[in-house]
Amino acid sequence: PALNIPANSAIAQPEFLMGVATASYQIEGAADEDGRLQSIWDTYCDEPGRVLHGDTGDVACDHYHRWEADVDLIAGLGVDAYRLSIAWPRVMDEQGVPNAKGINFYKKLLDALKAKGVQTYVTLYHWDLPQHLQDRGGWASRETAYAFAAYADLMSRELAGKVTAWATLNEPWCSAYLGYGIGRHAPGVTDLRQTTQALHHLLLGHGLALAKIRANDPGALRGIVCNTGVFGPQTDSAADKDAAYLAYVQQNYWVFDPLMLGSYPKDMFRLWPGTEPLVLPGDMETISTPMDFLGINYYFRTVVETDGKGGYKEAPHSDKVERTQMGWEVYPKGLTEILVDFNARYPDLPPIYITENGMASDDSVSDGSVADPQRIRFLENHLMAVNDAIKAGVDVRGYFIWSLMDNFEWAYGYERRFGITHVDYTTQVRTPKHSSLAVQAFLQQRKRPQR
Ligand code: PNW
Repeated sequence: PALNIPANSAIAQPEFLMGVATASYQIEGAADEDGRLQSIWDTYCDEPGRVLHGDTGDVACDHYHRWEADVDLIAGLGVDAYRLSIAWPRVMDEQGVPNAKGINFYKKLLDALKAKGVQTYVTLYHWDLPQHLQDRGGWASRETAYAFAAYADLMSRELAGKVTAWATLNEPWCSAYLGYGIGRHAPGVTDLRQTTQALHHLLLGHGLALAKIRANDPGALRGIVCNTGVFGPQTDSAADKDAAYLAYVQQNYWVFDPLMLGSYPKDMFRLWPGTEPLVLPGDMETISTPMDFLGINYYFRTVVETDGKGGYKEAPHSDKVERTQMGWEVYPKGLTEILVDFNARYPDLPPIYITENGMASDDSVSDGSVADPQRIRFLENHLMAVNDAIKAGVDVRGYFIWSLMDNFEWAYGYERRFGITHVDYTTQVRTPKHSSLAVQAFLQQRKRPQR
């Protein structure tokens, strides 16, 4: 059966782009092949206690060797577009010399997708920073922003004409806060001073990269992908409401204000006093360079309460709400709320694509099939939440499911399964879950409307 989406809704029209998404470190494997350098995630995975069960991306979904079959899988779904990322450590060496073998992998992949009529949304940085740059300070160092611009320059020259849309970064909030603030992601640093400086350098690198992409591949769209989230107060107290507001600022405006308005929100530094980053003249203009699209990732709502010190903390989990395998609350309305809020706050908001949305569940294969009814409902309800935002006047052009297939879920290793395709990590067999069949049926129906 197809996704239960009314045929006359905006999101069921053929102009609304439907896609699936992945990221290099989470699926490729082949960690030591064809001159790939070490990345910060290789290093992080090798540190005891960082990743569940000591899992690593060394093999992952072995996509580096199975890409042709995976392209068939993508095309077979009937999606309009595929979102992938390039592994920076594969495509240039420590001196910045291009690595033809690594670059060729992406050329072949992009050509095969194009041949099948699948549009390509390519993210340059989905968290796999070359370790040699981390050894010089990583994103806390301004040098890394310039190194990223050089990498973007090379890629947009090499792959010009093969890419529908370029996204510079994936979720700079995660890179900065999870990577440098609480240490839950590579490089595992816990220092708020470095956190705000890292975000500034990520955004600066983004702005510098936009100019390179425009010069080298003027026919492609240019944007960025950022994560978002909504927050509810634990009680109606003024302190808990302020906590929810500050959490929302930290999660959303800290990243989107500099991009859309050219300034950091003052309330960030009420939350984290004394952590203002060093900003050089011209930086904010570079960061707020206009874009062709904004990629928004949305997953869940968090309930927070005051920490008694002018900040917030997560409230104990209520058992009254639906949750996923991640423990994340299922809250489709939050996606509408975010889109409507951004549309009101940012006068020059470009067209939006939902570049990730989806959920983890503990799926297993039985009799050759994988039942994931919670995911089917999740996708239907979040697509309808996008539809509500469109009806409210927000320009949303597409939606990508996270993820095409189960993969390496960062600190949770292989234990969390976000795919609409099941992956057996012993045999590498891919099995479409029921959600995948429902998406496929929806897409077929959409292209040939019944009269
Ligand atoms: C995103 N959080 O990560 C990433 O873009 C994907 O690579 C990842 O697999 C997917 O969402 C599912 O987690 C996030 O803690 C990781 O708020 C953590 C958070 C948000 C997004």
